[in-house]
Amino acid sequence: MVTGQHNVSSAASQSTEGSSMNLKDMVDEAFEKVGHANILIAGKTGVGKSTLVNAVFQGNLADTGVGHPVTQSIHEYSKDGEPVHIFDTKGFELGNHRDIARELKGEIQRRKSIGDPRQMIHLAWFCISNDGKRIEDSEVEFIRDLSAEIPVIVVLTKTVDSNHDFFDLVCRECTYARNVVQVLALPYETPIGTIPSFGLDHLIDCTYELMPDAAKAALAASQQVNESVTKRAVDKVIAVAAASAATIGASPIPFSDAVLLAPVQIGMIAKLCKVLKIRADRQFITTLISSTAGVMGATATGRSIARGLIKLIPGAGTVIGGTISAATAGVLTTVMGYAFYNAVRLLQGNGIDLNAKNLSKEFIEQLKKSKLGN
Ligand SMILES: Nc1nc2c(ncn2[C@@H]2O[C@H](COP(=O)(O)OP(=O)(O)OP(=O)(O)O)[C@@H](O)[C@H]2O)c(=O)[nH]1
Ligand SMILES: [Mg+2]
Repeated sequence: MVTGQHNVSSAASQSTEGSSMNLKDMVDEAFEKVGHANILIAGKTGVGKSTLVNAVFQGNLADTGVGHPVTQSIHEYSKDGEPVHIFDTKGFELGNHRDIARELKGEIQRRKSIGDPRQMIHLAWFCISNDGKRIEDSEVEFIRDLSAEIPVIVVLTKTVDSNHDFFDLVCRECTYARNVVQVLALPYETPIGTIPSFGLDHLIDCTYELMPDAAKAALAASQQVNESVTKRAVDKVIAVAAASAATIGASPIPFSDAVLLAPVQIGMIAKLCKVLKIRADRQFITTLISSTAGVMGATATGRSIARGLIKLIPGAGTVIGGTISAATAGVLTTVMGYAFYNAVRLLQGNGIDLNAKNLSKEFIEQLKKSKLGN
């Protein structure tokens, strides 16, 4: 016996009636739009650059990520599926900081000129060890030169005491830096106890603020230390999708043409999966969307998938009254986004496996609980 759900699933992956894109393309495009966060990391050897990168980002990027030389002194590290790329600068301590600065400037400008945000180097963390309590003229000069190209955050690593004198000195010396942040990336053992790690969430807060919009979601998706940045990125993904949906509804569309909203809403859910660090590939999203919309009796077409999702929201039919205006399209999309977010958080909170089946079930529950308007 072939179930209705199977019908939806297979057809949805092939075509969406009335739309030039199929579900697979929509998901691929959404993943593509998450982009990359490209961070340059520099500083003397042993200051804790790799330790920092591994503590902030998922998957021990600095040790096990695939590195390849970009120029003589820049290595790029990335990992499949992780939307962050680290550009590690070598040889700073060898006394040739001016050569490195020149090389870096050239590379940053070259990438900027390509005009693709995924290629650009967005920001730099310049690391200085807080246990050495020493900043050299060469470091100040380097930070100044680099700041002419991209925002630089000075990271004071290995901060194990509460004395702020060195922090104050660095703030005074490095006026070109956009911020100075003290961190301890890993807990530090002392004879009288352990100092817990700290400061990484603040570093990510500052980094998120300075990232260009095109790279914010990627940063949120790849970091594992700041929940509020993840939430801010979720809000942004939903707001951008709602605005796109409103543009589509600017000349009101008949409810039967709700499929026009599908690329925006399905794209939003795919992006939310990335930002919320759900291990979701194209098949996962296809199954998730199809089985969610399938509950409302969505049959084989994309048209009914879009309607199926909307119909799960109580009162959507009456509020819409046959046509979808800009405001309604925006509200529907917002409601859908937060229903999905709440579903993910609820499953995570209850320790339930985030597979497509469980997620779809909870997404349906959340859509049913949601309200349009007041
Ligand atoms: N406990 C603790 N140790 C740290 C911290 N940061 C760095 N270390 C230690 O400092 C040493 C050097 O750290 P790395 O992260 O390898 O330094 P690096 O800047 O990547 O060094 P190079 O790759 O040689 O330039 C290692 O033994 C780390 O374990 C920290 O926040 N806490
Ligand atoms: Mg290293």
